[in-house]
Amino acid sequence: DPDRLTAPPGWRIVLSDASPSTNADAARLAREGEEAGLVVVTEHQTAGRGRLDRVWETPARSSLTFSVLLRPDVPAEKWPWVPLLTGYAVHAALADRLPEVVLKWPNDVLVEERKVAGILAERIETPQGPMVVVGIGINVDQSLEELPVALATSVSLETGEPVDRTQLLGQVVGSLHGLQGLLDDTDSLRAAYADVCSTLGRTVDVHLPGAVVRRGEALDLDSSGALVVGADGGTFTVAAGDVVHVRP
Ligand code: BT5
Repeated sequence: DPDRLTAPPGWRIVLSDASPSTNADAARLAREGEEAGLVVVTEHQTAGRGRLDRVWETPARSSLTFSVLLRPDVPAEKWPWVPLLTGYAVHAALADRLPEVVLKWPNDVLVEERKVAGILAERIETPQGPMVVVGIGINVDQSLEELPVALATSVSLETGEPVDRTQLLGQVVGSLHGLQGLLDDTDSLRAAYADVCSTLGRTVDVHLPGAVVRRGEALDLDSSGALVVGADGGTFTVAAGDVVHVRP
């Protein structure tokens, strides 16, 4: 409901009826000169993208599908924290409704191991300099049959109540806007993120390029947000990749 949607100070929200991918929209607008703080929302995303060339599937009108254009005002070595910050902000916005919500490193938003939201952060080059597009997809009203994979859920399936999508969008955008400052203090961000990340302390299978899988114990996050995994008496670090929680 565009009439009830207000952007945080300095940010702008644009809505479309349909789009292949709001991440692609935001990247194109940035290359055309758009500034940070743009939020692109669509009612129906027809070719949503996940990480590593995977797809993000959402039926029309039962999810929240949007992207935010950011230019983090911090040194380049802190930019790897942007996707983690985004997951943290989505978690914070959902936690009131969904007390069981947790993050799976790097930024899957889960309720009892079922994915309720996914995030795709992409660094882009623009005439205004490097920027980041953070894309957020939240399953809001889908029924079990409408979810594309088995390990998925929606907010309303978990709460048993209808969800005001306009209000939830405002909360998530406001959360991201309000928490951006944590990038200045990545030690605090690291601690806050670790508190809500269910990966730490668990046995994980790390899927590395070339179909290599290494099992280990998720121990910690390093100073750039990479996952430190203990295995074979030593440790290895995963900067980007997929982690599967192994059931105890
Ligand atoms: C993600 O990728 O989870 C990132 C999803 C980002 C989507 C947003 S929507 C707005 C913006 N515009 C875009 O084009 N994308 C962003 P990944 O971690 O790679 O997970 C993808 C996997 O999640 C798929 O391979 C499926 O197994 C599963 N999946 C697909 N759709 C899902 C859904 N609606 N709910 C739960 N799981 C889903």
